[in-house]
Amino acid sequence: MQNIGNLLKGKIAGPETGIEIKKSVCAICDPMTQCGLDLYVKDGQVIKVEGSEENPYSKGSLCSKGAANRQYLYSEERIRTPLKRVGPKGSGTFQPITWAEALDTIGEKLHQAKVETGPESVVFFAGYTKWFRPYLKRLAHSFGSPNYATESSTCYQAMAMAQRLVFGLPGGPDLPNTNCLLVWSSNPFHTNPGVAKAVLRGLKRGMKLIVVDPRQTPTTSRADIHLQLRPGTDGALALSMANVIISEGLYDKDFVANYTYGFEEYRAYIQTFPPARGEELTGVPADKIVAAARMFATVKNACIMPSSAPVVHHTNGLQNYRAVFMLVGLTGNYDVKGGNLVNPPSFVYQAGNFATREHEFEQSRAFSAMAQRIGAEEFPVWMDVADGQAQAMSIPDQIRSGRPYPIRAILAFGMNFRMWPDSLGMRRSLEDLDFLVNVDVFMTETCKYADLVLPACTSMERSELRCYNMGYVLYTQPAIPPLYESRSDADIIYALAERLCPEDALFRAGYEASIDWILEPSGMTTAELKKHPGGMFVPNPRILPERKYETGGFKTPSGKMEFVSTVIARYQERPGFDPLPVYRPSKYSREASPELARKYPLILNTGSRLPMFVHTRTYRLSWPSSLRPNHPSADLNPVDAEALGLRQDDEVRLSTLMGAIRVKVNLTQMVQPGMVCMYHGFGQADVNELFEKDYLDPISGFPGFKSALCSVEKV
Ligand SMILES: Nc1nc2c(c(=O)[nH]1)N[C@H]1C(S)=C(S)[C@@H](COP(=O)(O)OP(=O)(O)OC[C@H]3O[C@@H](n4cnc5c(=O)[nH]c(N)nc54)[C@H](O)[C@@H]3O)O[C@H]1N2
Ligand SMILES: Nc1nc2c(c(=O)[nH]1)N[C@H]1C(S)=C(S)[C@@H](COP(=O)(O)OP(=O)(O)OC[C@H]3O[C@@H](n4cnc5c(=O)[nH]c(N)nc54)[C@H](O)[C@@H]3O)O[C@H]1N2
Ligand SMILES: [Mo]
Repeated sequence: MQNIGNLLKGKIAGPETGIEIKKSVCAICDPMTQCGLDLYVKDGQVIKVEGSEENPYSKGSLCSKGAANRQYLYSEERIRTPLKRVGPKGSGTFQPITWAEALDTIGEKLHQAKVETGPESVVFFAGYTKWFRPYLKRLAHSFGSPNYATESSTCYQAMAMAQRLVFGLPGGPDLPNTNCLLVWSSNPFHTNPGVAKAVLRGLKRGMKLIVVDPRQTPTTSRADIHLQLRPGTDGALALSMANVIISEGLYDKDFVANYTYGFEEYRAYIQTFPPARGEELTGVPADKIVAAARMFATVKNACIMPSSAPVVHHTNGLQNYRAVFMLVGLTGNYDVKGGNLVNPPSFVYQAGNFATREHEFEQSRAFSAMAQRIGAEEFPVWMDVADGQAQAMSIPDQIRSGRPYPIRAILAFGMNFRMWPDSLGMRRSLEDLDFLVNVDVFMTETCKYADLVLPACTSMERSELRCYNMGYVLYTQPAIPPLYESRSDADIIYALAERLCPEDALFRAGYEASIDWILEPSGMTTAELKKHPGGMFVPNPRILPERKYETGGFKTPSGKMEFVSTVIARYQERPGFDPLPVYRPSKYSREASPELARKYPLILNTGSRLPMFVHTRTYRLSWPSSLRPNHPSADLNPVDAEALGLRQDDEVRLSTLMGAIRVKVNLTQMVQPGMVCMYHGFGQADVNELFEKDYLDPISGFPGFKSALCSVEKV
C-alpha cells in the first residue's frame, strides 16, 4: 500500500493525491525564451513548478527565474481588482471598482478623445510583454489610431531595421548547421538558455566561435576569438574586418558582382579602416581583427548571431549594425544553410515554419488612412522600414508640446516609465495626460500615475498561442482560473473592442475565432491545438528554399543587397543619415566629446542582462533576488577601483551631466577598465534618470543606453 501522506508530501501527481500536471509556458522572459512548464495543481492551487520535458525548446530545464513562477503567481504585489485613482497622481491611493465600470469609463474617455482631438490622440502601448500584441495593434487600428507603440522602440526594431536596410528581409543564424558562429554581442548563457544549449552543441561538433563583447562573459569564455572592443565601436570593428576580407580577396566575388549595390563606394570607404586603425578606434588588437576576419570569411558556412539590444543602444548604433550585417553578404553567407537564413516570423516575432495572417489581422486599417505616427518627423527611416509601430521615444515630447498633434490618453499594457531615457521626464509627461490606463500583473510605480489600473493575470492563468523555430506550436489553457478578479490581457482587449470598435467583425467573433482566422493558411486550428496541451510539431512545416533572392530579388528599393542605402539616401541632408555605413564615435565618448570626458572619464554601459533579473520583473521575488545582493550596484574593474580608492560594496555617486544616483560598487573582471556597467529598472537608483531624453540614435530613435560618459566617486 502506498502511503498517501508521503505521496502528498512528495507532491506526486495521480488519482490518489488528486494532484494534476497541467501544461503551461513561462512568460517571465518573452517571447524568444518561453520554457515549457509542468504545473502541479491541487484544489485550484499551483503547488509545484517543473520544466516540461516534452517542450523541444527547453527540454525540461528552467532558469532561476522560471523556477520562481509560484512566487510570481502568488506575489503579494498582485493587483486584485480594477482600481480607480482617488488621490493625486503618484500617491497610490485607489479605490476598487467593478470591471463594468472600468471598461465603460475607458470606452467613454477614449471615445471623447477621439471625437475632440482625433483617434490619433489615443496611444495604445505594450511594454516588454508580447503575447497579446496582434490583438492590441488591431484594437488601435480599428479604433482609428496609428499610434500602436511598444517596448520595441528600445529593443529589436533597430537591429531589424539595420538588416532590412541592407537585405530587405532579416536573416537569422542557422545555429544547428553553421561551422562558424560570430556572436555579435549576445550572452545567451544569461539571456536565452535554449540558444546557449545550441551553442554548446555546435562547439561539440567543432563549430568555430567568435564573440564580440566589451565584457568577459560565459559566452566569451568559450570563444576561439574574443574581440573585446570598447562599447559602441562595433561599426569600426566591422569596417576593419571588411578591410581585411576585401584586401586579402576573401570575399564572395560572385555574390558581390551579381547581387549587391554600392560595392565600389563601400570598398573605397573601408580603405580607411586598416587593422591598425581598427585597433586604435576599438581597442581590439589588430592581429585579432585579422584573425577573426580570416576565420569568418574562410570557414564555410558562417553566420552572425545578433542581439536586440547592445549594438543598437548607442547614438551610432544603427549604422554600426549595418556595417556588421554587410559582413554576411560580403562573405556570401546570406540566406544559405549554416549562414543567416531568411525564415519570416509566423506569430509574434517567432519563426514557427508555418504561414499565418498575423499581419493582415493587425493592420485592420492602412497607415495611409490614418494620421502620421508619433515620431514620423524625427524618424522617417523608422516609418519606412520598422514593423508598423510608432516610435515611443517621441511620446514624452509630443505629450508636452502637443505637436504635431496632441496626445490625450494612453491605454497601456505593462508600461514602465523607467524604460525610457530621462525616465523622470517620461513620468512627468504621463502626469500631463488627460487619461492613463495601465494594465499590469503587479502594482508598479507606473500604475500609481494611472487614472485606472486593471489587473492582468499571468501566463499560468490564461490561454495563449506561441510558437518555436523548430516548427512547434502551443496553445495553452489556464492551469488555474485567473486569481482574484484578474483577467487575461486578450480578454481585456476583446472587452474593450466591444466599446471602442463594435463594428469590427473579427473582434465580435471573439478571441479564439480570431486565432483560427490568423492560423488559417497553416491548416491548424485551436480545436486541434487544444488536443495537445504541451504543444505539437507543425503538421506540414513550411520549408523555404535557400537563396530566395535569386528568384525574387532583395526586398530593397534597388532589388539588391545595399552597401549604400537607397532608403537612408532619401534623407541624407539630415546629420548622421549617411547612405554608406559611416562610422562615427558615440556622441558622448572620449573621441567625440573630449571636454565632457575630462569631467566624466568612464564609459557608462547599462542593462547587460543578469541571469536572475528581467528588467523590473523579478526584483520582487525572493528566490531570484537572493542570488545577487538586492541593492542597486554598478560593476567596476578592480584597476579602476584601485585608482579611485574604492573597495567592494563601497557606496558611490554615479554621475552624468544629467544628475547622480547612489549605488554600491561591485568589483569584477567581467568589465574592462574604463567601463562602468549598471543594470536598469531599479526604482531606488534608476540609471535611466542619468540619460537625456534626446540621447538617441538619429535614424532609429534608440537610446544610447550603452555608451554615455560618467564619473564615480566615493560618498
Ligand atoms: N538603461 C537601460 N534601459 C533599458 C534597457 C537597457 O539595456 N538599459 N533595455 C531596454 C530593453 S531591450 C527592453 S526590452 C526594455 C524592457 O522594458 P519594460 O517594458 O520596462 O520591461 P518590464 O519591466 O519587464 O515589463 C514592464 C511591465 O510589464 C508587466 N507585465 C509582465 N507580464 C505582463 C502581462 O502578462 N500582462 C501585462 N499587462 N503586463 C505584464 C510587468 O509587471 C512590468 O511592470 O527596457 C529597455 N530599457
Ligand atoms: N535573464 C534575462 N534574460 C533576458 C532579459 C533579462 O532582462 N534578463 N531580457 C531579454 C531582452 S529584453 C533582451 S533585449 C535580451 C538581450 O539579450 P543579450 O543581447 O544576449 O544580452 P545583453 O546582456 O543585453 O547583451 C549581451 C552582451 O552585449 C555586450 N555589450 C554591451 N555593450 C556592447 C557594445 O557596445 N557592443 C557589443 N558588441 N556588445 C556590447 C554586453 O557586455 C553583454 O555581455 O535578453 C532577453 N533575456
Ligand atoms: Mo529587450
